[in-house]
Amino acid sequence: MRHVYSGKVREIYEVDADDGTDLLLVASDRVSVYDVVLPTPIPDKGALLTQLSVWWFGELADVVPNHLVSATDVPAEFAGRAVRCRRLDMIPFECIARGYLAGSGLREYLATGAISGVQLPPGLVEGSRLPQPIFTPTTKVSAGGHDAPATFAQVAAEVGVETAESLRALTLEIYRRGAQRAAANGIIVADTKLEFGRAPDGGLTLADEVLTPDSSRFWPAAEWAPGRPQHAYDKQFVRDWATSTGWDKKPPAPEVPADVVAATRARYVAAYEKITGTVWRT
Ligand code: PZK
Repeated sequence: MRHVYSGKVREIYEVDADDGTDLLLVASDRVSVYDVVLPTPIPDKGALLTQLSVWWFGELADVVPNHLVSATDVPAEFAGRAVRCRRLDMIPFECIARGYLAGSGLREYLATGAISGVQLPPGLVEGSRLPQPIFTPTTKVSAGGHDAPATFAQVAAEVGVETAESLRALTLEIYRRGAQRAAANGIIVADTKLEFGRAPDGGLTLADEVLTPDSSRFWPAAEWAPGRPQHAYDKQFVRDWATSTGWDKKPPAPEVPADVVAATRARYVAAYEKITGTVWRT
């Protein structure tokens, strides 16, 4: 097993397989708030997000093939919070679907009236529901840098118009399925980020994590109120607590008290249970 990549809250390893090399995607219990990783882990967060992704891969198998090889054939030290997956030739864009206005999309809309070249009507505000979900890809920029919006034409110029059309259709269909399932259980999926690659046979394949609170904005539907920043389904307690301490949002972040850890863990469990309709137990 060779370590090949570290993200803020995840790692990638290479592992030998019968037919070459597989990748091991490992999710940690680390949580980042305002782009800073907290010193205190959230127990089971890595497993909850990994198992939610695995559940979505199954749910979406009729839409698109995925990179999953096994969620159980992983080293014991990573049990539950890692997946073994096929190495793909990755598409060099993040495929983002947005149904609501937030984050970098909101900033781009306020500056230009469009997101990734998709024109939007005037008068939208932070948290607004969009007239329809839109495909707003970004280029992947190396660690530290920020992703930059890409237009559909830029994606098409790089990967071909046929592939770009497939990426857009798949991304919007996956968003539609995710948003519908979450909405039925009181959760708004404001947006979601997907990664695709090509399998050795050339087929477009869904990779990475899917429709998790780390790859998407989940909002409690009951608290949705356009015109102000929305409450994050998963991180709101820990964000509010961090703000209440007077922390300046620069590293290092303060240690998180046990009651805030427990409340945050409960939100990840609730998201998993509401979306999958199954009970989380460890
Ligand atoms: C790949 N990432 C992002 C994911 C991290 C970082 N099947 C694949 N084949 C080749 N490359 C990737 C994948 C996938 N998935 C994904 N970077 C490369 C990423 C998980 C943890 F730290």
